[in-house]
Amino acid sequence: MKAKHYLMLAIMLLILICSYIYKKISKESFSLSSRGMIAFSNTPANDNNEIYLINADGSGLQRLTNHQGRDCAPAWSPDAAKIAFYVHYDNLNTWSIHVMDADGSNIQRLTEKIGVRDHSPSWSPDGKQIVFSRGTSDSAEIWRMNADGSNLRKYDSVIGGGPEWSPDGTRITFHSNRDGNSEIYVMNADDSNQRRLTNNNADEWWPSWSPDGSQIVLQSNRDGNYEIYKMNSDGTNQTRLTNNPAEDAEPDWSPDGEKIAFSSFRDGKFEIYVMNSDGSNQTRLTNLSEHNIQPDWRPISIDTTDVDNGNSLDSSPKSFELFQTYPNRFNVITTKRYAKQPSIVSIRIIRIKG
Ligand SMILES: [Ca+2]
Ligand SMILES: [Ca+2]
Ligand SMILES: [Ca+2]
Repeated sequence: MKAKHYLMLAIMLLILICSYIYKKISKESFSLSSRGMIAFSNTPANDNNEIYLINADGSGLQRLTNHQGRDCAPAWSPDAAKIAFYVHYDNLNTWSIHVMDADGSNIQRLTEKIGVRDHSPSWSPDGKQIVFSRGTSDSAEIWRMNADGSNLRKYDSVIGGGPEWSPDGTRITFHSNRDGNSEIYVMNADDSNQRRLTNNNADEWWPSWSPDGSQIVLQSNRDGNYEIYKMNSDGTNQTRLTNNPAEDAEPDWSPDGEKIAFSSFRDGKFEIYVMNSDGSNQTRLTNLSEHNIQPDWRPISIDTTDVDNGNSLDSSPKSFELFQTYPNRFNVITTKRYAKQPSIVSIRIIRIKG
C-alpha cells in the first residue's frame, strides 16, 4: 500500500511539474511582444563613450563597457551572443571595428588600419560576416569581413556608408551621396543590382530593415529638420513618423516588428526614444548625462527542441527562420521545413531570450 501511495504521489507531482512547465512556456511565448532590450552609446564630456543597455520599457539600465576609449554604435550579433562596435584612436583620426561578448568582456579589435574611419558595423543574419563603413578624407566605402576580422575586403563598386544587412541575408541597404545629396540605396549582398530608393533634394541617412524585410526606416530632413520615416523596401509609400523641430535620428526596428527605437534631440540633448512602428506613443527611455545615441535592439533568440525525438536544435539559423513566420510567432509548437533530414520537424519553443 505504501509503495502505491508513493507512486501516486510521484505521478501527481509529475503532473504538477509538467503543468507548471507548460504554463511557463506558454507565458514566455505569449509575452514576446512586451520584451526587448536596446544597446546604445553614452557620450560623456571626457570622450570616454561607453555602451549601455536598457529595457524597452525604460527599466534595467546597465553599463556594459568600462573601456578606455570612445565606444560607439553597438550592433548585436544575430544570436545576441556578441556586440560589434567601433572605437576612436589617434585623436579621432583612426576609427576601428571591435567585437565583445554580450556581457562586455573579451573585447577584440578587428580592424587596425591607421587614418581611416571604420564605423557602423552590421552582422550578416547567419552571424558569419560583418559589413561596415570605411571613410577616408575623399571616399565613402563599404567593406565586409568574417566575424573574426579575417578576409577583409572592399565592395569595389559601392560609394556609401551606414550599411545594414537584410534579415534574409540577400540584400544590404546603405546611404550614399553619389547622386549629389544623401539618398537611401539597396543592393544585393554581392553588390549587384544597386538601386536608389529615395529621390529628393534633402538628406537621407541610416536605413534599418523591418524584421520581415518588407520595410526600411530612415532619417531625413526633407520637411525642414530631421525626422524618422519608413517606406516599403522598394522605396514606395514613404511615411513620416515623427514631427517636431528637433533632430530625430538613427532609427532601428525592434525584432518583433512592433516598435522603432531612435535618438532625439527634442529635450535639448540626444536621448533614446521608442515608438510604435506607426509613429504613435513616442516615449523617452534614457535619463543619463550627456548624449545617448545609436540605439540597437537585441535580437530575440529562440531555443527550441524537436518535438518527435527531443533533440535540441541549433538556435541561430532556426530562430532566424522563426522571425520570418510573423505573425504566427506565438505558437509554442510550430512545424518548420529544414534542409537537413528529416526535412520537416515539429519544434517546441523552450526558451525566448530578448
Ligand atoms: Ca569607453
Ligand atoms: Ca535625398
Ligand atoms: Ca524632428
